[in-house]
Amino acid sequence: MATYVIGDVQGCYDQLRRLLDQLGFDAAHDRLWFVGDLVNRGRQSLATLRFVKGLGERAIPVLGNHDLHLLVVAEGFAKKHRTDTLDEILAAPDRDELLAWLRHRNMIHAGNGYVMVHAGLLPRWSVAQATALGGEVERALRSDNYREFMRHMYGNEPARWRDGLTGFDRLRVITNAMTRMRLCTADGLMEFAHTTGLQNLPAGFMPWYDVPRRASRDAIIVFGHWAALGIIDRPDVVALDSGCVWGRALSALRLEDRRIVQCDCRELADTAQWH
Ligand SMILES: [Mn+2]
Repeated sequence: MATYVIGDVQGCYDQLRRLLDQLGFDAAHDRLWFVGDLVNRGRQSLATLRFVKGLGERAIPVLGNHDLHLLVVAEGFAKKHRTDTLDEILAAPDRDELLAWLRHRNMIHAGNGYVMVHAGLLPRWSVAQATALGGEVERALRSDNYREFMRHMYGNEPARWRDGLTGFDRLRVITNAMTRMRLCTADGLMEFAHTTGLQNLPAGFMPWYDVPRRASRDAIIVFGHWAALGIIDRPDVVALDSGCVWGRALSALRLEDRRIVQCDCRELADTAQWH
């Protein structure tokens, strides 16, 4: 039995299936973790969602910003973005089951000596605290009142964590850190505008995982979300978004031996401009 962590699929279903073939994925025994952003920007979001849902307990996806965006758009609390490719899901006969399934996924997952989150963890959060905070968002998403949370989910403020935060501000900071953050300051102020690589970072900001004495530094954290970063494979963090939807590659990390396998997605480069 093997456990593979798959990078940001973003609706690239054919490429996901090709990667699984390359891995020799055994649906009866192996497990798949997904770093989030199963959907959007790519052309086969519906097929991707149906496939991963159909894997049942063999698949463990965490939620990414695009997955949450689908839920918020479906509830009518956000406008579709020009580059969204979510219409096929929204018009599907099984839309309600798919969206309910997605809404019940986790924000963070720990196991096999690894911690998986879509974007990152704030510097003051230990893995135990982050797991508890992710649980607060998961409970809000699963509650009868989930529409109220979705109505208040979007926004960049507050931009830093305080233990005393309450209500939707508290849930928004947790959600933004775990699904959107790339950069923060040494004391945990988040920044959301920088989406390119490690050049020309705004003054005082650094990748969240490079904050000195980060409270989660003893864990191995696997994340996605940052396509411009490409693969990072170092003792404390593994970054797996290698930009498949942009025509680069879809990546998998096998936890048993930490080997990274990639599926070349260059055939998507021709259509990447309109994403
Ligand atoms: Mn993302």
